[in-house]
Amino acid sequence: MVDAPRSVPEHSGFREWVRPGIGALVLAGIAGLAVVVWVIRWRIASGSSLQDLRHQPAAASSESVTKAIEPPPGMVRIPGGTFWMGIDAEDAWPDERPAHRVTVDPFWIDAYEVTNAQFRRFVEATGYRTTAERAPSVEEILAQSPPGTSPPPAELLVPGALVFTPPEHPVRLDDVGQWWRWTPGANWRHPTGPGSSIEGMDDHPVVLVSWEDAAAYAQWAGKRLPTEAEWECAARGGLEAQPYVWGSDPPGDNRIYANLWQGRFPDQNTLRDGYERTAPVGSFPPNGYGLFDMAGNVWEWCSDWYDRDLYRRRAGRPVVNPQGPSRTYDPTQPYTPLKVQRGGSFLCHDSYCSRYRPSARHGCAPDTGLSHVGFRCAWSPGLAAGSD
Ligand SMILES: [Ca+2]
Repeated sequence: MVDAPRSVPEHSGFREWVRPGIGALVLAGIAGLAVVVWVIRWRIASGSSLQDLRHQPAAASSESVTKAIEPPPGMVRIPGGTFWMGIDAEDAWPDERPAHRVTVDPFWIDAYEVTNAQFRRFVEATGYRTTAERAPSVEEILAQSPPGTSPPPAELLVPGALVFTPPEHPVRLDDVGQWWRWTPGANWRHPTGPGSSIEGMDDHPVVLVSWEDAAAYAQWAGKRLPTEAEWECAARGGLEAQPYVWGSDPPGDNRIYANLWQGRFPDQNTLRDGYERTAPVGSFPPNGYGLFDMAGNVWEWCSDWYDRDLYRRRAGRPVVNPQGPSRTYDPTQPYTPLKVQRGGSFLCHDSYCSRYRPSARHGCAPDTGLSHVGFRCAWSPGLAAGSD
């Protein structure tokens, strides 16, 4: 079994879940609940502040900036070359097909996902505030909403994020609202909400960071986010067209290769791999290039826009150093700009989401941080020297 699209992924169906719910609630006049749902939807769906990196440090854009010729420490050189991107397995998700030849130049990529300690240094140096730490405005919400939407009460527009909150009993897997909860006060410092902390978790991947947050960190560090093609090339670790970053052996209760979910998703986690949520980076064996956690632990942002049909348009022509499509496209999320995420997370279980495979793709709104989303950076010679 290469792939198992038995259900929707961990959260991409959330908008589909929440949008009909919004309509029903508004029509029913249940204003309070509708607002909460709107806030959730905005956090997931809004792309209005995509270019808004107001808190981004100026160092990388300064005229006096120096250009780096050596990679920052902690990065691994990926030789690049031509590889099979995507997979043709019959049970693969449609956006993974067809497999096609892609060429990328050599580049460098972080050996580990960006940790809480690294992100803290960025925040302390710049005063950056993540999207989860900023209150959404009515204007921002309405800008991303269907015409005729009623504005939510201002008192409910508070900083927060969606937090994975497992139910206490089995639930339908087509209802992601059963395990994602809008949590005021949740952010990278408080990953499950007020009262939680990251004390003792310096070596865990930072989570609840949006694409905007990840891009701002990368620029500060003199790095960049990897392209989707670079990410997959790196994840494959030199293996040719294998279903997993470690080869062909499917993961299972007695075959632990990564921080995934064991048991019954989402209410019963047997913790066979030792971790309910994030694991310290590097807790599992590296892939063939010496990269850790390219499967599971946390999803990782890439620089590209997400286009569900991208591979079908590429078929039959050479693809060299692709930077991603110029548009985002997912007919199931027509109002939402989406950036690519790769690698799957600690919430991945074969019964629900097998997107811990190197060919698996996913799109998420660039201003949305979630409990299981982090990132790692890439580098090429000539980028502005950074601070990390
Ligand atoms: Ca786990």
